[in-house]
Amino acid sequence: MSLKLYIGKNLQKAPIVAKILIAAQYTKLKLEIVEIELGKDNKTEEFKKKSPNGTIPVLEVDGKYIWESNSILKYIAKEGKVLLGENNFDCVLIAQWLDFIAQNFFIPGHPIIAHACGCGKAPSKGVRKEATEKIAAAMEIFNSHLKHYTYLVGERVSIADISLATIIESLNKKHFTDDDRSKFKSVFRLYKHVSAQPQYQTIFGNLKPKVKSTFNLEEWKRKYMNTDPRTESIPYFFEKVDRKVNVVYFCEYKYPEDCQKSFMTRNLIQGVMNRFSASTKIGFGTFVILGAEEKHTFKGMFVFESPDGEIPKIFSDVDDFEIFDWRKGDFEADKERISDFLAWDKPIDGMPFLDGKVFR
Ligand SMILES: N[C@@H](CCC(=O)N[C@@H](CS)C(=O)NCC(=O)O)C(=O)O
Repeated sequence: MSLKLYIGKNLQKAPIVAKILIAAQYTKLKLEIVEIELGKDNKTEEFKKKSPNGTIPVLEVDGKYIWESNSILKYIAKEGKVLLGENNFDCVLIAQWLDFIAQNFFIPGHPIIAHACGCGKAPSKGVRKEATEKIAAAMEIFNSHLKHYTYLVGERVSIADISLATIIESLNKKHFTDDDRSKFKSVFRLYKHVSAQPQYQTIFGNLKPKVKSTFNLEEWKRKYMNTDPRTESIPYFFEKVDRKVNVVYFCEYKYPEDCQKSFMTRNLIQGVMNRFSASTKIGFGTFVILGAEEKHTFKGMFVFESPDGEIPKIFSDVDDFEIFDWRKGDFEADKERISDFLAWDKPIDGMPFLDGKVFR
């Protein structure tokens, strides 16, 4: 049997796709992933033969198509004989919760969910308010039920729990508050449990197996703080940095027009560094203030341990992450730039170096 899943580019973590990928991990069915460009590829007549509404996800099974995400989800679970309950009654209850999740949670919450997943623009105030109310109403219902039951249905994870967890995941970072997390404690208990499973982790990658870098960050920090950069610590850095596990990222402050006094900018940087401080064990960086006392900006360079090449979640989850534009660097192509961010002795991007701070 050949299974092909059509999804939008970079939408693996969107709930309607992620739930299917996670279910496939449980069933061990192999899915070939075909990424298409939404707004273009899904508008063609050829694609509409697969999905009449032009939407993803679409599952191709030996040349035939399924185009509603919950139907795909049920198909995957049925094929793998898991995630669908112990008996017919539970199976129907699971379908019932899937309908409720789609109609009363996902669809009314969609303006917020889509924005959080990076596939929709920010909702207006009015739209956000209405969606927030609908989300809270559905959360209330999940919570009342989960006060008394471990899972939505039965004694094991089902596709209903997976579907709910992937939506909570998308809302958790930017929408839900600590108040929500305590008010809907039972829902977050289920989310925590489902999202800790290895099948879920494979898609969301929160707990990747640890690959240790050969670059000892603590030794590097000592070296950097105690030796001359150009003659000692920079050559040491490029000799030791582990190109397989370490990554380098550059950032630029998005609002340079706010930087009018350098002491205020120094305070701002100090506050940002404090809020990122949970990442000092896995990262190192420098911020440089560039320009003149009255007219300047600041930029940063960070080195992390990150086997998947992404900025670690513990760092990017901090709200201040959003006040910067980020670019992934390259230890070879950006050697000179990295060196300048370490040495603080030359202009960067044509702007004189004014001051610097070390994140360690
Ligand atoms: N009810 C459908 C919704 C599918 C859906 O709306 N997919 C969006 C992506 S999140 C889409 O394909 N949008 C493209 C478009 O409408 O042009 C399902 O659950 O599969």
